[in-house]
Amino acid sequence: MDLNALNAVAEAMVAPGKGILAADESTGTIKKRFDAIGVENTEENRRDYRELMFRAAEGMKYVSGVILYDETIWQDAADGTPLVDLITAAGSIPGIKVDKGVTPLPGFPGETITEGLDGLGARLAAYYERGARFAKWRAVIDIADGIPTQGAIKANAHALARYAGLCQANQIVPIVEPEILMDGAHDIARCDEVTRAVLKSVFAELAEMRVALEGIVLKPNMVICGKKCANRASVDEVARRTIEVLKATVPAAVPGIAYLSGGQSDEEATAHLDAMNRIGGFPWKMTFSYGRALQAAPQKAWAGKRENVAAAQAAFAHRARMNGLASLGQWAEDMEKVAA
Ligand code: 5MM
Repeated sequence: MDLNALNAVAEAMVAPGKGILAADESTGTIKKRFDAIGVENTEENRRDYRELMFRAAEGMKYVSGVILYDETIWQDAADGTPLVDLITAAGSIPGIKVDKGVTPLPGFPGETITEGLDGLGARLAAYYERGARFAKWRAVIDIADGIPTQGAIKANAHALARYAGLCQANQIVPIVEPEILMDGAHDIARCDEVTRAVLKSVFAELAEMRVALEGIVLKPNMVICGKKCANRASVDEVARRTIEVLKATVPAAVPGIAYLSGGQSDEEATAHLDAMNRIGGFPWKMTFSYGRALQAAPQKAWAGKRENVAAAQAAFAHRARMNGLASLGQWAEDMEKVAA
């Protein structure tokens, strides 16, 4: 393992003013997105949609890396150019989702474990060959009555650490993503408590598995109340609590934090990231690794029609620019009114 090279990739993924595009929706998840815009979930439509983003030069300026799904990393654009080449030509780093999704954790009702460790070393080597320089594995933790349990937290943290070690052995930077879902009615204090417990367990397991923290990127949820919670927290409270929790649990050796959006609205996700970077006073870069909060607008604008490609690219560029500014603490609400 060349840790200096891993660290250089990790630093580039969180370069100031840039963040990560999570375009790694599995076929089932992209179907849900396409259903919402009336687009048939065919391989060609998935390719056309992703190609339009990777060719959107104005948006890709703010994208340090793109997380791909297995199908996409092997796909070619309509003119035969590999999609990974479009990404590198745009100055961005190709990455790959390597987990195989979640399955119920036996003995732990309502809780899941992420699968995909068997044969992962060989898959990583093939992805590296194809151009991937970072990977992603997502652990999913739900908050409800009696969950999460310590057993499920530890099992998921251990899988994340095993994955991260395998990535580094294959010269790939692991994005470590422990996502605490914002479904449910829990308040921000409960999210604070669970996020602390999960991150504490994740970093203990990473240490035990001898993962070099200088060569990872952490992709956490923000500390935020559940979608059904009546008592909404302000932007400042989300930003302040998220920073506090991370400061208490995440070692300074980690180069950067790239948040998931988790179902927040586009502007909420941007406002929260911006507020954190305005507060500052933490040792890591803080940026975005958004899926829905970057793509909802371009998907709506595109609606599967060739004549809408330019409008979709403009919508994508606008969100990418807003989040790029938020990664610097330079976003303002009135910038959203300016036409993309
Ligand atoms: C883009 O969605 C990713 C893949 O989800 P599935 O494996 O369920 O299809 C997801 O892991 C994503 O990378 C993160 O959750 C961040 O995306 P959001 O939409 O939360 O910003």
